Amino acid sequence: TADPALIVSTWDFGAAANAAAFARMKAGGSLLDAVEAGAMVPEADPENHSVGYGGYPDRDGHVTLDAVIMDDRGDVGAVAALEDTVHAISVARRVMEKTPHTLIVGEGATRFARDQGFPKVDLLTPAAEAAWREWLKTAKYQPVANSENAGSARRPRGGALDHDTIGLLARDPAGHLAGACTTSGMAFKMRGRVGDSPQVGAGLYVEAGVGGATSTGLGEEVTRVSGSARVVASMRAGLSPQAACEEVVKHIAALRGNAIKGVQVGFLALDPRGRVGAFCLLPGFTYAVTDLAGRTRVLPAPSLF
Ligand code: SD4
Repeated sequence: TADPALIVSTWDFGAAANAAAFARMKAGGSLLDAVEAGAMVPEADPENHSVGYGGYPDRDGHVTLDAVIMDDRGDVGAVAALEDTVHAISVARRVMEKTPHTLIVGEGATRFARDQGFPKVDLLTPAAEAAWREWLKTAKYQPVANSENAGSARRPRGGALDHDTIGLLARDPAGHLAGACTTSGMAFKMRGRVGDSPQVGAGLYVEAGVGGATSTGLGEEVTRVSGSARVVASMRAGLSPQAACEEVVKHIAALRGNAIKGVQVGFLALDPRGRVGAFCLLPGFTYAVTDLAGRTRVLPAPSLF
């Protein structure tokens, strides 16, 4: 019914990311160029407190970034717990292109970024530091599931926390696909915590001839079921992107019962023909869809609860 999609991404701020990805495509860029360019938009935005520069720090005050990039040939690169670097997605791409590895973490990732010439930038903005200091007044130093960044539905719309991880999926006219996902992760997480986003099959998965999927929300609930890989597996088995997103969200709800009360998890999927799926646990997850003509709409995803 809807026009075939060319680029999709998570949340309303995905619209600006899609625009950058679309422009890169029109300029002759590859699918990987396009999704990287899109992901770089919220990474550079100090007002987005869940991605890149301006992201909320961990409990110790360090901003640490997770990112992954993947195409449908199985090329993949990722970084986790990267510090002092704005464009985690570009470092992830270098992991893919310049190393024999798929994922580099922590100090090694930060050193690799410096070796590759990415400038050292302090990612902790005054606004993010102030939010962290406020949080410290009451915080217990222990992981509390769904405490901080767990779901947009629990946040004031338009408020400081009204932003989230970006996942982008794009396709070309031949039906090839690529995706990117980048985040500063859960606000005030434990030091060293890695979410779903940089993990292949959790935060992102892309398969030739089948489709791609990406996730947002409380990463632990996605990681434990290999969420994005599960969406793509369901599409491989014949489900539409929409039905596949619904299947995994229902599976998480059934598996976790009361443990996911008040928790947000959302999935977004795209197939080679440009069909889109989106579904989440709680109302509030939105996504941006750009068609072949470059027109972008932001839509609310249907939710289980
Ligand atoms: C994470 N899924 O690290 C990411 C971030 C996110 O709401 O989407 N938080 O868990």
